[in-house]
Amino acid sequence: EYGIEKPKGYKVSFHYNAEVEYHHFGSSHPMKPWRLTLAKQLILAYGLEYAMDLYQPRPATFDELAIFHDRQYLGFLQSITPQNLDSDPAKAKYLELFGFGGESNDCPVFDGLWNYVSLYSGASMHAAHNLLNQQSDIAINWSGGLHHAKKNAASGFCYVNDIVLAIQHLLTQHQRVLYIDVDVHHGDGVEQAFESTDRVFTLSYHKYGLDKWGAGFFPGTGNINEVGPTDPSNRGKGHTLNIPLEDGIDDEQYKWLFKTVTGAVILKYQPTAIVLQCGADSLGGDRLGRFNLNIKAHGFCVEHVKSFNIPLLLIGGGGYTPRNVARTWCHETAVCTGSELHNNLPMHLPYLQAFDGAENGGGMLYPNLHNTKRHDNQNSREKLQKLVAHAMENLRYLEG
Ligand code: ZLM
Ligand code: CA
Ligand code: ZN
Repeated sequence: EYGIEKPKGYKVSFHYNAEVEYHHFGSSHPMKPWRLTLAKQLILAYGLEYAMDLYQPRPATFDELAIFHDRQYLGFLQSITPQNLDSDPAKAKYLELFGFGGESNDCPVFDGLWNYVSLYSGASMHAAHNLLNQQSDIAINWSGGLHHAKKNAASGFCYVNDIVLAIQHLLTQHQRVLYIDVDVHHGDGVEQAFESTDRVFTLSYHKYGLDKWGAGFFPGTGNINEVGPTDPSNRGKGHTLNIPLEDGIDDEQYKWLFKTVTGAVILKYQPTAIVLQCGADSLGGDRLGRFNLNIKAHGFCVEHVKSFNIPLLLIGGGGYTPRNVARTWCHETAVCTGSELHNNLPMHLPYLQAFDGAENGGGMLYPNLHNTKRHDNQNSREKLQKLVAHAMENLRYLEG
């Protein structure tokens, strides 16, 4: 038996089509699909591919995406290119209508856009499929997690909502699906898509509030009082929970909050499948985020959810400091497979320079990210305790 690994008793699968890496939102756009190259290289350098089943999913088809999205919106998404963008004045109207317009360059039209959205969505749907036919207990797609997309509009770097599509797929066999979102932004698109059903419970942790200029942190929704529909005849009533947080939350606070609230939701709702969006923009030092989490505190969320032994779909999301996104998702892949990783990055890692040098994390897997962007902690113990009490109060709606 020497050399034969002890069976874990559960199966992990990794769903990834590397073609996503070749897509670019534009030179200075914060969303960089290239971070997925870095993540994959780390995962391979640590040998984690030997502890999982690897799949290269095909792109989702138009009809598959139309299970959630409007066909007219998809038709537009499929036909628009940077070249034909300004050729047709009628297009301008649709750009606005479908969320591409305005001064914002959040959702640019770039080369291969349709291919990109089909690839990350195909991967989430394939991951859900593997959970359904019990080929996996935990299925991972780091290229997905685009939680802001609406049925007929792009929003906040998201064009197609792969999470909604994956959950819809899980609902074909699961009576209750729990969606948890640790991206620093509110998971508004997923919440909205399932607001009228009691078969999906959505729980999002996020930064919420106004900055010194009076602008709300994107997307501006997700107050603790936003609990979904209030009409008692609406089956979705009580099946939304939002945890709005202030700048600078630290590891201990976040872990306590996550464990307390998520634990209570799982206990009450009794989901038969869980989808965990692991947006890495909640890390300290993120280009867009405001929190102060270290990689292991972020990974604690995965550990904690995994400990319930409920079929689990793990998806990516935001994350705008690529080297730390890669570190986090590599660590979380290891959490899933039950592996411990050495803090010194493997020497044979391609792109080692991206992780090297004091300002890039000193060649370590777990550099200290606390206060790398110095967001003062505005979350007092008292505020968090009140927040948890309020969250528990909101959960009482679940009893009917
Ligand atoms: N301006 N370029 C998170 C989605 C966050 C809306 C304010 C853009 C940016 C941002 C785009 C290169 C997820 C807003 C911001 C200037 C209107 C947001 C293009 C920098 C750039 O340099 C940039 C020209 C761009 C966009 C910053 N946008 C920062 N924050 C948010 C969307 C997505 O992580 O949750 C899931 C993947 N948008 O705040 C504005 C109101 C656009
Ligand atoms: Ca969130
Ligand atoms: Zn985000």
